[in-house]
Amino acid sequence: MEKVTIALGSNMGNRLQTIRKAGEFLSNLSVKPVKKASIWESEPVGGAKYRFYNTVAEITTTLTAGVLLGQLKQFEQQCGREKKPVRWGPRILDLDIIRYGSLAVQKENLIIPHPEYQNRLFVLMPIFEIDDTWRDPVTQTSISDLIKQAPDIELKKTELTW
Ligand code: PH2
Ligand code: MG
Ligand code: MG
Repeated sequence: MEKVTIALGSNMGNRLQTIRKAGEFLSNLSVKPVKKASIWESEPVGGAKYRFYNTVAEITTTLTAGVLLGQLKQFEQQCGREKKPVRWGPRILDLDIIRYGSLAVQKENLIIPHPEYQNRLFVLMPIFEIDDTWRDPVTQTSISDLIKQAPDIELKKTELTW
């Protein structure tokens, strides 16, 4: 059984409804109650265009990382996401595995910890809300140091529940 941190993002369609649906899906995957961060609204980072709702969930699962990834992809598609999305195109739902226990893997289709999360305040701030003892499983950097080092973006916490 592993604790797994998953980042959620949506910048297309009814963002709140999609994140709520994803919350139900993650509850069904998890053998313990899901820890949910607030929903944060953020400016698009990289080449993306429309504003995002972002949040983070911690689940507890008996699935392997590979099987879990398959289930997340399948659910993204069930929510209406295309199979081969354009790189920075808008997405109804993006579910990324950020951390899987203390596992570190580098496969073509699966890199854990997530290779970009340290640069993304829209992932780090929600992580801090649900686990202020977080350390990067590879570098052991604390969450507060990761937040200090990350590039600044426009990001605000909402009062929305999911
Ligand atoms: N996801 C991306 C690219 N840019 N920007 C924000 N604010 N939030 C995201 O979730 C996000 C992004 C690629 O997955
Ligand atoms: Mg992503
Ligand atoms: Mg993704």
